[in-house]
Amino acid sequence: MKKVVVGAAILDGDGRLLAAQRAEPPELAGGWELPGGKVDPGEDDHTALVRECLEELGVVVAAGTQVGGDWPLTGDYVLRVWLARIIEGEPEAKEHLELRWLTADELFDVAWLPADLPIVRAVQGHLGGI
Ligand code: DCP
Repeated sequence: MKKVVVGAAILDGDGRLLAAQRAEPPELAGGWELPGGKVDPGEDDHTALVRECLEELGVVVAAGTQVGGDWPLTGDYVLRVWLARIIEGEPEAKEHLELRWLTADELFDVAWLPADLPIVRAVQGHLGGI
């Protein structure tokens, strides 16, 4: 059985992408990711995406287009990513070390986790609009 992690490519009105720096585990700490997390048993992907963004960032998001399909992670996990907009709140690093809004020019200025890098490349084509 595939296990699913969901991620949000959160864009703001200026076409910037929200990047989040992981605090743990030690082997991933310091790397940058699209916020998200594991889908709980019985939970649908969309509900998990909204829940994770609220837990990790303190914001309510609305999800738009999916970016690609099942992106491989280690083990049995796959990562599914949606473009998203914040509809309530200001993002805060509740579980991450730091957050950054990246402009198109800054997109690769952070050390993306290996799993997230190809996804960010795919998001690049969507920065103009959700
Ligand atoms: N992951 C990733 N890129 C992302 C999101 C997650 O590579 N954009 C990876 C890192 C972890 C795994 O997916 O190995 C699970 O992610 P989280 O730790 O963020 O998920 P949870 O918050 O649900 O984890 P837990 O409940 O286990 O603490």
